[in-house]
Amino acid sequence: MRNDEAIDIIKPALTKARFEHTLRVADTAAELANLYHVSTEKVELAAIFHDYAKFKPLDEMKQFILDSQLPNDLLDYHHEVWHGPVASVIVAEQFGIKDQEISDAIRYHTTGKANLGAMGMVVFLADYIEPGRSIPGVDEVRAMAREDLFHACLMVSRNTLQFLLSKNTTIYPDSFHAYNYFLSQLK
Ligand code: DGI
Ligand code: FE
Ligand code: FE
Ligand code: FE
Repeated sequence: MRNDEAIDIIKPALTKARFEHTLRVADTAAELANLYHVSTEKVELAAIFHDYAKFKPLDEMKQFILDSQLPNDLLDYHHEVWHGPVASVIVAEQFGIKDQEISDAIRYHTTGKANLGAMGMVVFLADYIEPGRSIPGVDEVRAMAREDLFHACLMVSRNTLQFLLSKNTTIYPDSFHAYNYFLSQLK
């Protein structure tokens, strides 16, 4: 699928702000792609679809998870961790996008995971540092993103875990596995 076709698909499913976020994630991911030797074309497609399921009604997402091969334990955690896994299955089923790197990048963009590949890391990072984000500490992550992919992803994981801990919310295990993995890969 071409990028412009993918953009036409996601646009009606998103709010204006979320659509613009998505385009910035795709541009940011494309910049990082050159730096970290991942396919620009593929990473852009993953970025375009990463938040495709963000506004699906929760009851639909819940049923979708139950009917799919996604792990049902997602349902024991906050619904924010559902939209990536759900989008990865929808794009495979509806649009035939089954490429493992693209699928993983969409699926794990919120939590990360152990052994996440470079393309998944680029989307995970781009989602956090795209120029519209004003999260405390994001400029340090933006600077690190030009230096070291693992270290930058570690900063994203650490900041997100700290944020979630301060909110007294449940944390999906993959978020911890991602943190441990990125830390273990530091040079
Ligand atoms: O969809 P976006 O807003 O672009 O970003 P995202 O999908 O990376 O994250 C959405 C939200 O999910 C964000 O507020 C952080 C939160 N999040 C990430 N990991 C976890 C999580 N929330 C919970 N409760 N548990 C997690 O493990
Ligand atoms: Fe998201
Ligand atoms: Fe993210
Ligand atoms: Fe996003």
